[in-house]
Amino acid sequence: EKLQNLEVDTKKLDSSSDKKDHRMYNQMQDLINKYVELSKQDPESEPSWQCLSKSGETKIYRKEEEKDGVLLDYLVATTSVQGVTAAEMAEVFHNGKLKLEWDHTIEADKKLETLDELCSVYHQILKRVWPTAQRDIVYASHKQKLEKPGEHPSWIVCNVSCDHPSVPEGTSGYTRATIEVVLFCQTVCDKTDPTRKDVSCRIVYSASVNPGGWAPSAAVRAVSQREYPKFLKKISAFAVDHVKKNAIEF
Ligand code: 16C
Repeated sequence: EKLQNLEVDTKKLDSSSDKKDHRMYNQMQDLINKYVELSKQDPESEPSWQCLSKSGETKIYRKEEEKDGVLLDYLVATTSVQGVTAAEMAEVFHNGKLKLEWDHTIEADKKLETLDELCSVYHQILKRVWPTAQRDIVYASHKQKLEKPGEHPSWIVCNVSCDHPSVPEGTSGYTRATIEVVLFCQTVCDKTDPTRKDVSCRIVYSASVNPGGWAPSAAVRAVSQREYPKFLKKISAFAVDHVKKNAIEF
């Protein structure tokens, strides 16, 4: 009888929605721990972070570092979006079918593999930045709920570069860039029976991009200075519009 029970349990585990055995899972957990800690820090009080822009609720900070003559782009942005929860914001950022609606840097995007329902691998070709070679990225995108007793859950999405046998580096015809991009979302709501007006989402967006190959520092600076604020505005406006007729989801 014991053996039989065990068999049933194993089957249940195999078809479970939170299967935790795909090849990127442990790496994602390490990233989540790192970025949850980072989200508690205030970039304003860190002397190595330079403020790029402040406009309303949106603050963008940059840290510059060079590796082999290439300017690496480290960025932290904080903002707040009215009328949207953390779960809804994370879903907009994570859902492969919605990406093209708000990510204006994408020229082409293809899902290569589904690792589980919360983690997929994508190949993305970026728009070309003159006069440099066009870039592509291959990354796993993982979404996770972070429960906190007595509070609405926070949500986090990690987009991190990985290899994939269907587009090995050097075979795509593009220069391969690598990314570690994390969107941490926290619901702010103190009503027990909230309407859309009573909820907002606090966001900490962190991006670390290595453009790979040759990229003049001035181009890297100019592109990031222009593109991150544009991205934050676009995803926020898209999310507000996308959820406005839906029941609130935490
Ligand atoms: O987080 C964002 N999107 C995510 C979902 O699609 C995804 C993307 C990550 C960023 C990809 C950066 C690749 C850098 C190389 C090419 C840059 C092309 C820009 C084209 C502009 C017309 O996780 C939203 C990200 C939005 C902002 C990205 C800006 C990146 C600037 C970094 C420096 C680039 C140097 C360019 C020199 C070739």
